[in-house]
Amino acid sequence: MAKIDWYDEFVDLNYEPGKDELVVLFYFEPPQNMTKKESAGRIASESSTGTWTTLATLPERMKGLQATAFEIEGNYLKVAYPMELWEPGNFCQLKSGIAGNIFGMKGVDNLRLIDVSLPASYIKHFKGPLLGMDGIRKRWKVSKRPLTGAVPKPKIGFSAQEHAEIGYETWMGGFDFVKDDENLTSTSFNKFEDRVKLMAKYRDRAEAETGERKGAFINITADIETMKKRANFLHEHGFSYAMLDVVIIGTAGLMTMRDYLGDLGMTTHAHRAMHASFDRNPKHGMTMQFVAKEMRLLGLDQLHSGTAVGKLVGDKEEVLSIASVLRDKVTKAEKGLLLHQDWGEIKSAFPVSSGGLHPGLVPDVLDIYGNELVLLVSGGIHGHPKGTRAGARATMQAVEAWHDKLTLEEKARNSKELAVALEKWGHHRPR
Ligand code: RUB
Ligand code: CA
Repeated sequence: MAKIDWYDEFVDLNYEPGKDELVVLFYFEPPQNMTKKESAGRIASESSTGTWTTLATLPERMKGLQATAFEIEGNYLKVAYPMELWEPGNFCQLKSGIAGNIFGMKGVDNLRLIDVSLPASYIKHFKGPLLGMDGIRKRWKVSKRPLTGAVPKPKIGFSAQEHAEIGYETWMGGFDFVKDDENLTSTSFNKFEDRVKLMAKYRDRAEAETGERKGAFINITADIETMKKRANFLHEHGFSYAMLDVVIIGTAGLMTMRDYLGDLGMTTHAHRAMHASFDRNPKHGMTMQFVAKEMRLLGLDQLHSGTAVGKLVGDKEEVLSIASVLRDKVTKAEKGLLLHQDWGEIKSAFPVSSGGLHPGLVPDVLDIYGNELVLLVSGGIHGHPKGTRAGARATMQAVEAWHDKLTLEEKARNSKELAVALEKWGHHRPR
């Protein structure tokens, strides 16, 4: 009888990938009545050259383009892909392969893309972040502490004038940045252009009054042509960051906007809204580590990466692995979590910790991340009983306490804003 399929030709458990092969780590669960090897063959086949059945003709070259499932350990699988399979500089195409049809195959019950290790010959076609963490610190003249920022809250509904006034209070309380929230773009009650103009006016005032540099992550998320216009508008008003909802605008949008913003000398703040639709289920979808790898490679400068202690999901282990993907020169392999990655010439990107934070949680976050971080505290400053400015001050005092190795309670003896914050929130972990 003729053989129906050739999935077995995509599995070789004795295979050792060469240094120019791209390796993907998956978590997978085969369906009932299918062996792990049969399922692994389907993953390697469908993500590279294969189809469901044997073919009448198969040019010899095809052999050299096939992926190989080469390691199965429990429910973890590694697949190696020849470099020629991938178009230089086109991350969309890579995702069409390693993150495409395979998630929907009947040959897997669950499948999770954990990480990909990218050889130097692949990453050389990408620019990476414009400035890196050091460059951003230099631009903003903040050398010793985390960069700090806040979103006006409620997250949408303020007029442009109200929004800018809250921004001013945030800056005056000592924060570096005011950030738009993910769903604030340009609405009838808060037009993008009005907001930018007013934010520029209040930024200049705050800079003059404090002698510090003040910035904003203003959301330009829209169709590509609109994003370009909004980037220009920001640039004309002296803003050197743009914020993007990176998961929502997608890989193509990011590749285009990274180049466009980079030509203007502008850096990017990457909000990850919607990531949990595919990274929350630990058995299926893709990890935030993988998303972080994409973001750094494509050249986003800072990416939301979780708090471990705040209002949103994401534990310490996950937070640290995302931080390593974003910050380290070499990301070290960790079983079931990360593959080895040498970043070569690609600059670092800042992790951003945000979501349900307040002064009482600042030391916990800094214990996890250390100092190389963008710290966003929003509800946790605007909810301060004495208002936004006092809330920002209390947060800066909490940061100082961490640096000076004082407990918050010790610091609060001489820091009245922090004392009031602790009275309200203590070390509460929201959910
Ligand atoms: C923060 C907020 C951000 C989330 C995003 O507001 O709403 O959009 O942090 O989540 P607040 P993540 O400080 O009031 O909670 O950073 O996990 O992507
Ligand atoms: Ca938000």
